[in-house]
Amino acid sequence: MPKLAAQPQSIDFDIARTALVIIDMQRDFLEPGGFGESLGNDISLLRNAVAPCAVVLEAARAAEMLVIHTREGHLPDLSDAPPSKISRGQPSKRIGDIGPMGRILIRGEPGQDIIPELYPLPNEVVIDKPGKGAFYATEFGDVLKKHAIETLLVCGVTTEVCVHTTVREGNDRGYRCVVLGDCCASYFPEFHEAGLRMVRAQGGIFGWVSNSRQLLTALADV
Ligand code: TIU
Repeated sequence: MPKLAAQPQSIDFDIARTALVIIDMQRDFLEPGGFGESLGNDISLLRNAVAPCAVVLEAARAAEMLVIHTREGHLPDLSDAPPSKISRGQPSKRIGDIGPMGRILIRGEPGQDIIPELYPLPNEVVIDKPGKGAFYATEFGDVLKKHAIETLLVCGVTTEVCVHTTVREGNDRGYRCVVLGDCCASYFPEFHEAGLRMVRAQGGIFGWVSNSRQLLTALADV
């Protein structure tokens, strides 16, 4: 069984019972004119995660690991978007408004889709989620149960928002969540760092933190 170097300690994982979960690597968060930029963020800060994600995605595909992509977004009629989410803050455009990549954070629009660099293959699972966590109001938990998954290798954006929420949800459901730190990013570098520290503190209170290089090393030993 591969052993992954991680903090606060290394972790063995069974490839057949492990999923690579790539959270919300969507044009809406990483490209100009999307939801992330509408909130006033510097979207360039998220680019650091793209190349490491591409590397682990390729390795997971080669290892025939289950690959799951998630996308945050809402139905065109906004029936799954809480008014409290739509009205929040002073964004330049709100959820559902028309931007250069179509309606902001709406399912089926170009901006809500995954960035081309990490585009899912037809056999990979894509979970559309209305919230920050991948478990809330989705089939994600059922997919994990169907494949008898016990370990999640988690990548994506943003570290302290959708990655953290998903890891917290997964940890409470008994999944061993390993965050691949260099495959995640935040609009706030200090939140990224603190978010990773929060996961691994207290003996791994929410899970483990590793990185793309250590995962490749673990998979090379198989
Ligand atoms: N704004 C922000 O940091 N994140 C989100 O709204 N969603 C995700 O993290 N995917």
